Amino acid sequence: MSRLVVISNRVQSLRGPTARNQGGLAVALHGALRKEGGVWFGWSGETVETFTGAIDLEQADDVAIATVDLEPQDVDEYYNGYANRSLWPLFHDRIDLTRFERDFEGGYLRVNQRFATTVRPLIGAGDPLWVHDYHLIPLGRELRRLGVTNRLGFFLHIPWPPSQILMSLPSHEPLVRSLFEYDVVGFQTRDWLDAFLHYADRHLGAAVGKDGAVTLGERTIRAIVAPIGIDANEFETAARSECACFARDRLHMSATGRSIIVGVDRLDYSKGLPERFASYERFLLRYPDLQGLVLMLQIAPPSREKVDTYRAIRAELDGLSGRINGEHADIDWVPIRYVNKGYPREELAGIYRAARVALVTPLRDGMNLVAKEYVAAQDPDDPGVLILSIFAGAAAQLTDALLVNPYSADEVADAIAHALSMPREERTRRWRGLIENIRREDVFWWRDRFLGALARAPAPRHA
Ligand code: GDG
Repeated sequence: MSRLVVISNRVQSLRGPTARNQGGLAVALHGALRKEGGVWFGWSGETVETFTGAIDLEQADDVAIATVDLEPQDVDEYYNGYANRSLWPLFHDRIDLTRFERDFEGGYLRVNQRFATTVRPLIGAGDPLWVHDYHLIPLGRELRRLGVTNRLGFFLHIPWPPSQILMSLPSHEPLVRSLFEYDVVGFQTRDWLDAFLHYADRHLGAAVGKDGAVTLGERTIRAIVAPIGIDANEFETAARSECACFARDRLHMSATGRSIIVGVDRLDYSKGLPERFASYERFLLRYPDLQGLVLMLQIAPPSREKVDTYRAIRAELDGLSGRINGEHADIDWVPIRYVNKGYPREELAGIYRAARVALVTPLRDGMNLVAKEYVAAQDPDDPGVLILSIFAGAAAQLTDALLVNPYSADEVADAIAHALSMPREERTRRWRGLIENIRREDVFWWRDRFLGALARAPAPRHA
């Protein structure tokens, strides 16, 4: 019997409490695999002096978690280097933060080869393979080189950049060509898919068919849109749990009657946190009557701390929150509570539920699961308001949110004032539209949509 093999940079143990600072990919795959079972392979997060390729196996119900250790140099060049100093900023339109080093690229290709040789023995004849995200774009090619003829799918969790930006990446062409070793390539939104097709057409001379078929030489792949969702049912239940109610009450009590505006983001420059703080300050200045009636809680667990740009954004936010609080605080009120730690998932659900408004204002985001989690955590009888950036992939689905341009402090400030004064009837109507989409297009829908396309792809080649 065939089983699904999922491959991503990191894996998330299915045992024990879920980690507090795991990213969106881990949360989503956790939800997708738990239902059907399979194998999940990735880097353990540990290093070893010399790479051995030894697999550590952990079985949890129907899911086998397989991990491998990497060398410190691998982590520097592949993870902190090419993935997070080259591809991440570039794919989020930040050429100014992008660094190109030959060593980074060499390490990236080496780790992709190491992943391929290590996972190879775990792959059965008919197993579908599903590779995730920008860390592993060339993995399909490496697996084909090892004779893997299985159906191969790739899903990109982050945006695909416009061609002019992508072309600033040295070796952009072999990187994109390697995607043609997959059978299905998935994107979060139509916009990212269109940007990929533009590059494939203009720069590779690929033939783009109407049904998502893209042909380059002898290879035809299907390029599809599959927006990722959350396990809505699980999250709605979590928001009603004892732990969530405790967190909600604790936060309510500490707010002493003020409305809470919440933000929850990995500390990352793509999330638009300095712009958000500045917009909130603009709100305080433009709406002085509302000043003492609100407080903002920004939860931002640090991430990728070995990368200098992440240390810089952290320092910038420390300064900005300190200045805004110093300037506007009173003896019994601090405008921004800025917290650099993560919370257990159920507690987070309670925090979302306590908040009258969520500010989800990334400058670029593949999807953004926080927006969906906030909606799922609301009390259906008295829901809060989601303010969402037009530059988050989620904006294509969550059209009942208050959609804003995160670069415009005035626009975001007005949206905050609008949200705070929105009558319950409008809040409920908007929430119903949002939750309907989030329940329908949940993480299982996403999984089935992608794997359905993979199953329908033309029969695998034979070596
Ligand atoms: C990438 C793409 C895409 C955050 N703080 C805590 C915590 N989190 C969890 C959230 C959410 C996840 O982390 C963040 O997911 P996002 O989707 O918002 O963002 P990225 O990490 O950048 O994810 C993104 C995603 O992949 C999936 O494809 O949507 O566009 O960039 O689930 O809840 N979780 C807990 N405590 C925290 O303090 N437990």
